[in-house]
Amino acid sequence: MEKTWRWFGKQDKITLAMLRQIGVEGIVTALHDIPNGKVWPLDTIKDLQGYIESFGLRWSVVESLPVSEAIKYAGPECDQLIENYKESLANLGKAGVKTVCYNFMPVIDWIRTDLRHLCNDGTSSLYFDRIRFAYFDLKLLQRENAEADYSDKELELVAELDKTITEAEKDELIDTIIVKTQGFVNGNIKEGDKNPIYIFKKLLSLYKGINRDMLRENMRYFLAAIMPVCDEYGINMCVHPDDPPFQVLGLPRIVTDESDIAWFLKAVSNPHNGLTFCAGSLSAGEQNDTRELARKFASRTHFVHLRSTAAMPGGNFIESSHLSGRGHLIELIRIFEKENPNLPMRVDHGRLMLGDEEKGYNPGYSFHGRMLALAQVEGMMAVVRNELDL
Ligand code: DNO
Repeated sequence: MEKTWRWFGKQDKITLAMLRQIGVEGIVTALHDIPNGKVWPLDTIKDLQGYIESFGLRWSVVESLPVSEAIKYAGPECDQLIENYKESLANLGKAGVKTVCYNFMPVIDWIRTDLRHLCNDGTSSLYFDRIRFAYFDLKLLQRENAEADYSDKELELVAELDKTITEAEKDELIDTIIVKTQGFVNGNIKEGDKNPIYIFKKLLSLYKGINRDMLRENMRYFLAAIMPVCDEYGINMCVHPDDPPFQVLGLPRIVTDESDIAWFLKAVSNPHNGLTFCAGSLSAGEQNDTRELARKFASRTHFVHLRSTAAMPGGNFIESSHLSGRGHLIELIRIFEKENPNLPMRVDHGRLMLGDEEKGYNPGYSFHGRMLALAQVEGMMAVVRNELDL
């Protein structure tokens, strides 16, 4: 596997010079300054690529070339936005950047309720608490008919929480769920935006009446439309699984488990239509066994995210050490090294540790935490390669 690292561009506090020192080979990045839906110009792509190469690294993967909401809900601008997307892909292809990660999650990308969940050893980790998330949905967003999505027990726990939660905690919950985790991934709401709840509700309303089958059809339409450009330039598209891999906020989610993955791979049956195997997202779904999924889908995987989660009672999950949890990273490396060698891999998310806390890194993208994870994963890779006599 190629050792890659997600880097957020020249303003990232973690520099390419630092990454070279810790054994990174490839960079995963995007043109973060270009608004969603606008074409990525060839010269801007080449500038960034040249910068990366001047450190002896290569731009291995785009994460992400965002799919605009109107493509996902098939709004009137859909076809124009797809044309723009194709143009960006062609420009990437001309520059030789040929692995492109994206997601097809409506409105909200990944979801966590706590960005600094304290662990026993003094580090902190990302966390999803189902009752706090339900609280956000029912009490802060006040989404219509949201009650129907929760059990009586869960509604009771939300009512309990309502008695003790402070105003500051409420604000933090909103900030965590729809601002801090979203803006830096080119999401819909950025830090500094006024009244995030209002913006968010408006976005949700765009999906009124869009069910699972319709969202699937919109994904199929998008993929079918871009495949000719992918064929021409040899671009591998790889969709990121929904994180977490279950329905939220009344929105359909369609990349959650084996049947979903099998569906979109078949719906547009072209080797350039593939998967980002995110072991963390997939392992957060109790229905998923990452090892089985890797065995099934290794040949259509174009990019791997190595991280792990531990599921907890009541639908909560925590991002566990890369050495443990439901990600089963050692076995995944064994499968991928055998079935589809040389895939770009990045360690995903890391704990906050050893001063990371004060640096203002994007949530999940610490330096020391990820460096530790990379060292652990490198160890796993070395053993597996030794086993396989590579
Ligand atoms: C969060 C990330 C996601 C991912 C996008 C891919 O840390 O895993 O934001 O980059 O969903 O499009």
